[in-house]
Amino acid sequence: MSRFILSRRTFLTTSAAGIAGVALSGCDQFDSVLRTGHPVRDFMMGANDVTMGAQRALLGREALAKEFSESEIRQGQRPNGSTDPNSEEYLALRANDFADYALLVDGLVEVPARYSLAELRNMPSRTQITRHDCVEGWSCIAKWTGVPLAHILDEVGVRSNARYCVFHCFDSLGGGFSRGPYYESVDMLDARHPQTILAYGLNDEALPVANGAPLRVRIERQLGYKMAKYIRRIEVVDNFAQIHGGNGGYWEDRGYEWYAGI
Ligand SMILES: Nc1nc2c(c(=O)[nH]1)N[C@H]1C(S)=C(S)[C@@H](COP(=O)(O)O)O[C@H]1N2
Ligand SMILES: [Mo]
Repeated sequence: MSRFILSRRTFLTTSAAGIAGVALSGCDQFDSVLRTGHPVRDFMMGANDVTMGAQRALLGREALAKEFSESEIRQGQRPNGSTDPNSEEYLALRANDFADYALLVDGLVEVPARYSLAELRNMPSRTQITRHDCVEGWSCIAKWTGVPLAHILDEVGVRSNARYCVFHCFDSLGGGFSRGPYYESVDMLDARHPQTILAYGLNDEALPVANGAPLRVRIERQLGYKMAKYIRRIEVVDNFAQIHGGNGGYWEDRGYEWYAGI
């Protein structure tokens, strides 16, 4: 985490200097936004929201992660974290090649739904070659194929008060100080980002168990730990205070940043 925390701190220092500079230069337009109590200022100054707000303001909300060519794929996607879930439920699905798997999508949606792997594979698909950056300090370029999460959200109909998608996984980890189920969450901007896909394919093959079979999410503008593998359920919520440790993810409950933008 140190690299990320450092860059976040550096960014905060430099952006604070930038804001001060703008205010001193007497630019009315910015000055009004920076007024105490202005919603934009309050949002930007909210502890964990600062990098998110600032990065999106700078790069644009829909900016795409870099995509690579086939020749830049140098190795298989390095498996990390859980690589072989052993819950009874998962082992039973795996034994049958996930023929009985169904993704549950529920929460703040008009029509909760279940999708088999065959149904997911029949939906519009997107293939992208992207670089996966793990907080531990390694990267891998790989080709991912899956259904855009936006497509699923449109099918189930997201309610107007929905703010986050929570990904619930089949596996548990013993990392940090306590064992618990892996889960993650993103806001609706990342959920609907054009490169956010529920991937069932990796490098032109079915997604291997080590990399999250049968379904894992790609969140290409964030670090690897956001990209939940072994997804069993997507819950649409307006807050995640009551979910597990309340911080929006397995690693977040153990001290990592919720927004891991890169
Ligand atoms: N369910 C689940 N998802 C997970 C993890 C995990 O342990 N369990 N590890 C995360 C981390 S830290 C990384 S870097 C990536 C690794 O994905 P890969 O195994 O395909 O390389 O998955 C992420 N998603
Ligand atoms: Mo990671």
